[in-house]
Parts: sequence; C-alpha cells; structure tokens
Amino acid sequence: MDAVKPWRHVFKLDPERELADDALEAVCMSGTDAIMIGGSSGVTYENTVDLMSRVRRYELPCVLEVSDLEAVVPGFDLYMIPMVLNTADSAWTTGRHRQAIERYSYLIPWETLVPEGYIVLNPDSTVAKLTQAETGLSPAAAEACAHVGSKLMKLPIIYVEYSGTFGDLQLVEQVRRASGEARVFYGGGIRDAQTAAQAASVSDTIVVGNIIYDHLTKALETVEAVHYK
Ligand code: 1GP
Repeated sequence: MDAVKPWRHVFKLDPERELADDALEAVCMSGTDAIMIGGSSGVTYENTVDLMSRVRRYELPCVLEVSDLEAVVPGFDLYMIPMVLNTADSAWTTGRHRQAIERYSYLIPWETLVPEGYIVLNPDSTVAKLTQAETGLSPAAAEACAHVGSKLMKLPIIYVEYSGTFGDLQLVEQVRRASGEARVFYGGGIRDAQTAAQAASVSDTIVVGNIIYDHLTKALETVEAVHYK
C-alpha cells in the first residue's frame, strides 16, 4: 500500500486515554508521519469519533487500527486491519474478519484497507493475552511468521508488536530480513530518542504509544531521532 511507504514514524493514540488539546497539538505538529488511533481495549464508537475529529484539525494522515467492529468510524484516511500471525486461534487471523465482512461487505471501502501481519511478542500485553499469542518464539519461528505474512499472504506490513516493553532488536532485524517486500513496523517500549533511533535502525517504521501519555517531551524527541538525524 503506497500510502504507508514514506512513513518512518507514527504516533499511536488510544481513544480511551485523556490527552489535553495542547498535548494533542504538539503530537500532531511534531513532524510525525501519521497518527494511528487504536487500542486493545476500551475503544468505543464515541471515543473514536471524538479523537478523530480532534486530530482532523491537523493536516497529517489519520488512520484507524480496527480492533472492535463496534468502533469502526467512517472518515479515516486508512483502516489498518491486524491479522495475528502467531496465534493458534484463527479468530484473530481471519475469523473475526470473515464475520465482519459477512455482515458489512456492502459498507467496506476496500481501497482504504491495509492488512497488517502482527507478530505479538510481549506476553504481558493486553493484545497477547486477548489473542493468546505464542509470544515465546525462537528467531527461526519469528522468521517463519514473517515469511507466512509477507510471502504467502503477501501482506504489505509485518508489525512486530512488543506493546509495553522494548523488544529484542536482533529478532526484529531477522524478521525484517525475512519480510521481503513488506514494510516492517516496530512498536513497543520506545520511550526516548535513543530507543527510537535503535528501533528505527532495524525496522521501516516505528510506532510510539504509551510515552505520549507518560512523558510528552520524551515522546516528541522520538520524532527528531528518526527524521532529523
Ligand atoms: C502499541 O506498538 C504500539 O500498539 C506502541 O507500543 O505503547 O509500548 O509505545 P508502546
């Protein structure tokens, strides 16, 4: 998907969490390439509409990462569709997707959908628990996941998701090598310029989440680490 190719840095905002107007302005004017709205729990139609309309005041791309069908709001630039590659529960790979399509196919703007092959690696994260992800992957198994996503399923994005903790960058690098044409997104535990630069050195796009809410200044420095080196 060409629209995501230039992205090196993305801020992920959680509609369930409070962010004051001045903080949101700083995030949107930071030089980041896109705002992704999403979360593993507590995402509702109301809080998603509210956050989208606040982000829409700024000119950067605003995309929704779909985790709950009830919270799919029209008007985003793109809809990122996670498909978990390292779970035995096929509901999180294609099952829920199939149900959604069966119900809503006539409403789906297909050209705005971007599937993401998720490799979920932090066992303590909400997403790992929810999807029963096999987080203890060996490097060879992680590579195999990347191959499945990029070469068999031809997904445009492989998303290495360590949400909440900083990952094993050697493993991320191996995933990237195995991902061929797919863009590798890295997310998890980026908390300052240094961790941002490290993660950016082994991936195509870094995703920065929690630190926005914990330490805004540090969050803003992650943009500079990627864009103005
Ligand atoms: C979460 O990958 C993102 O989906 C970002 O993770 O919140 O740990 O930065 P953090």
